[in-house]
Amino acid sequence: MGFFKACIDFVVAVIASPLFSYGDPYGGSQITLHISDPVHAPSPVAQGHGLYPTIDPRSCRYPKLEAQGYKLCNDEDKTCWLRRENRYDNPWLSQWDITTDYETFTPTGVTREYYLTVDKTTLSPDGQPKIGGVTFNGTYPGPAIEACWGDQIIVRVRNNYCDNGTTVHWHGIRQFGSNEMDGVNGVTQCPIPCHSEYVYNFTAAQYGHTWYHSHYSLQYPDGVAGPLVIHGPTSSDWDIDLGPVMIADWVHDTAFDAFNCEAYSCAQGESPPRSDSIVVNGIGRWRAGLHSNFTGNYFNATFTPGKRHLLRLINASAASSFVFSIDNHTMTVVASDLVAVEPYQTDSILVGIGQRYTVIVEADQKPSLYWMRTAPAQSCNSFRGNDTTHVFNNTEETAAIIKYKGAPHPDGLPPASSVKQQKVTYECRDESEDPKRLKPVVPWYVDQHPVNNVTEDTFTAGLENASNIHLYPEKPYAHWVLASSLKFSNPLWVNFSNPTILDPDVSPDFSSIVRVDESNGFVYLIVDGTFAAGPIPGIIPINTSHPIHLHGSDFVVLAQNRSTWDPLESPKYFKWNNPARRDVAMLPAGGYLALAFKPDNPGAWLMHCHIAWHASSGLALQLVIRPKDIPEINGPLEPVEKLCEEWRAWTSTDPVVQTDSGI
Ligand SMILES: *[C@@H]1O[C@H](CO)[C@@H](O)[C@H](O)[C@H]1NC(C)=O
Ligand SMILES: *[C@@H]1O[C@H](CO)[C@@H](O)[C@H](O)[C@H]1NC(C)=O
Ligand SMILES: *[C@@H]1O[C@H](CO)[C@@H](O)[C@H](O)[C@H]1NC(C)=O
Ligand SMILES: *[C@@H]1O[C@H](CO)[C@@H](O)[C@H](O)[C@H]1NC(C)=O
Ligand SMILES: *[C@@H]1O[C@H](CO)[C@@H](O)[C@H](O)[C@H]1NC(C)=O
Ligand SMILES: *[C@@H]1O[C@H](CO)[C@@H](O)[C@H](O)[C@H]1NC(C)=O
Ligand SMILES: *[C@@H]1O[C@H](CO)[C@@H](O)[C@H](O)[C@H]1NC(C)=O
Ligand SMILES: *[C@@H]1O[C@H](CO)[C@@H](O)[C@H](O)[C@H]1NC(C)=O
Ligand SMILES: *[C@@H]1O[C@H](CO)[C@@H](O)[C@H](O)[C@H]1NC(C)=O
Ligand SMILES: *[C@@H]1O[C@H](CO)[C@@H](O)[C@H](O)[C@H]1NC(C)=O
Ligand SMILES: *[C@@H]1O[C@H](CO)[C@@H](O)[C@H](O)[C@H]1NC(C)=O
Ligand SMILES: *[C@@H]1O[C@H](CO)[C@@H](O)[C@H](O)[C@H]1NC(C)=O
Ligand SMILES: [Cu+2]
Repeated sequence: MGFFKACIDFVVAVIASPLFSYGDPYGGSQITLHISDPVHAPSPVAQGHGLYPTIDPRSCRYPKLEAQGYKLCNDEDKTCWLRRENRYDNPWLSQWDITTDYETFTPTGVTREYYLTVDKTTLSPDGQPKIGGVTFNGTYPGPAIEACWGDQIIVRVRNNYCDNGTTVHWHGIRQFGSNEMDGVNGVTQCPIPCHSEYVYNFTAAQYGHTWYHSHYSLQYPDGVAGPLVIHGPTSSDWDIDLGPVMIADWVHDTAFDAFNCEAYSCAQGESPPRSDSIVVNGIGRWRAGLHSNFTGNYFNATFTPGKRHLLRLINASAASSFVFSIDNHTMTVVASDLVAVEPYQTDSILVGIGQRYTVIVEADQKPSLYWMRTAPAQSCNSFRGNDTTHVFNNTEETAAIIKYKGAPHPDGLPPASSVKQQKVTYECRDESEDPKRLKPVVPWYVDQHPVNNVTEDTFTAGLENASNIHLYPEKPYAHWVLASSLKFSNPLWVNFSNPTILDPDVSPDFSSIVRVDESNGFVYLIVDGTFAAGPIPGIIPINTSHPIHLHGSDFVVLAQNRSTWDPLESPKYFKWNNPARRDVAMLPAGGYLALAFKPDNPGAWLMHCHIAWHASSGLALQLVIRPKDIPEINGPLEPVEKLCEEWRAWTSTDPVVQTDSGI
């Protein structure tokens, strides 16, 4: 009984133990954890960047559970988290570990409070100043937000950037019962106006790592993004957590200028907008052309010989996928997005936009320097240069350096004996396309009979025929869309002032709402790039890949195929038995993506392509799940209403001009 109470009790203790100290709002750090014995952590300075984890998992606290005899068990076994000493009295459900169904049983941790300020900042991660950078707290990436599995995370976000509103989306966080914390303007809240604040407050029910970013229009590629780490069990052992490795393509133009190019007129050969450099944790190198010298720097990480290092990869790109590898080293993949998987070994991994992988790399080679390669994947990148031979004009795949402690010549560059792993492939192939990979540790068995009508929920990813722009004359460019001749064929275009969550029963024009009223079973959605359902007037099929991201729920990948969608034949080859599960998957060029999710989280949830330019163009839809249950499951929405009043007041005197979908 005691266990059940602990597990389903979502109320979280705000503890006032001497371990924690609270600072002033916007002045100093909010919660100071005094880690007495930081054996996992070489000094943050050694990393060259402040992304190193500051929470030692052994300092995670569960006051309520500890009072019942639970103790942390992660130090002895990385698959374990909390275990009750007298567990033999109650062997069933007596511990939290890697096999625990985290969506049902969340341990009750403590509250951790953070403050973030959005403001403009001149950034030069690759040595080239970008005027018009926008950041959290003045840095790119923004500060790491950290918590332990089951903690309550409170982030007070202030907007001091008066050119725009802002929001923060916690990518991949399920937000069960907290739809209004999902951070999508026009869907779950109004934007935070200049000089206002919004408090995000959500439970870290999942564990692993992810990132947070602004969902306001085109803001995030300009720097408004940072890592979010939730400490929990892992499916394989490791010794040292090296922290987030955030890889992004960097564009010197502001995103608003770049989008203008995507939407209207790029220079010859510049469509879609081109990325300039690759930055790893905000450090990268750029050159003006093939024969110019580089500006900027390499990102460095330190390996301790003989130890196993945990790396938390994040693809925070606007438009490019990367192939990640470390010379002379193999890696063990233990999680994709926020889902622990059965460990498997590989030489390289393709990280699509928005996707994350947790990998473990053993420092089992000669103490030396080695290249960490972050190569743009062939045919799903946006760099200038030769995609086939992998020679890029302004950037190189050798973007960062792994330095062994004790390596000779640590201040030089990796020697010629740092050799690229042989099986590195540059193909734009999602890991989930290989059925032997990405087996979730906590399995889902998908019902073979969806609760919805799949014919009606098949959407084509395509581009508006430019001759058809009378569809939305104020926005006269060809939009990327998710379209269906049965439901809607317009691009998504949100109304900042009127978020769906406040009025989920109406479907205004351009809201692209798919409504689900079922509460059990699985909803299937087909994202088709092949026009299998026949032509849709005004929409042109374009053979390109799109990383599709769903809010509010993980989805399983039933099929991800490079052939024409066939409503009768294709489902015969679906994978129902514990398929890959995550929150971003690639729609392969010239194929289809079949996904399924549980309609168990009432709310208004966005589904969109994570290429910034495509999302801004309108390649998105909203899933409104059980609108009647939103008030009961979600609780009061006064904070959203208050924020909307502030937004309307601000924009009534100083209207913003919405030049894109808004997301
Ligand atoms: C952001 O900056 C404010 C003001 O300097 C500071 O109080 C706060 O702790 C910073 N937030 C994080 C997450 O570091
Ligand atoms: C956001 O700010 C940028 C930079 O000043 C501006 O170009 C853009 O129009 C603004 N957009 C919105 C929707 O506020
Ligand atoms: C955050 O949410 C929890 C759980 O709903 C609630 O108890 C707490 O009061 C909230 N805190 C703030 C600062 O809103
Ligand atoms: C490039 O760097 C080399 C070596 O440091 C130097 O000799 C050369 O002058 C530089 N070229 C330019 C164009 O700056
Ligand atoms: C990020 O994702 C994009 C789009 O899927 C992809 O083109 C790019 O290679 C990814 N970057 C990395 C570093 O994986
Ligand atoms: C850069 O790449 C483009 C496209 O491949 C090519 O046309 C151009 O000549 C290259 N520029 C330089 C300076 O190498
Ligand atoms: C890229 O390299 C291949 C092989 O060298 C060559 O055939 C092709 O013409 C090159 N393409 C461009 C755009 O330079
Ligand atoms: C990383 O190492 C290289 C080579 O040792 C050095 O030149 C560079 O300054 C280092 N970068 C950082 C950010 O410390
Ligand atoms: C890396 O591996 C290659 C063989 O693939 C080997 O020749 C080289 O010596 C190794 N480098 C180091 C530093 O051990
Ligand atoms: C599913 O929807 C299609 C198109 O609206 C319709 O023709 C078909 O009868 C529906 N199937 C079922 C089982 O309701
Ligand atoms: C685009 O629309 C024009 C005018 O209606 C039509 O002639 C053309 O065939 C369309 N193109 C495609 C690819 O559908
Ligand atoms: C957006 O919502 C506001 C508030 O409900 C409404 O007044 C306005 O007409 C809407 N704008 C559009 C373009 O529908
Ligand atoms: Cu796309």
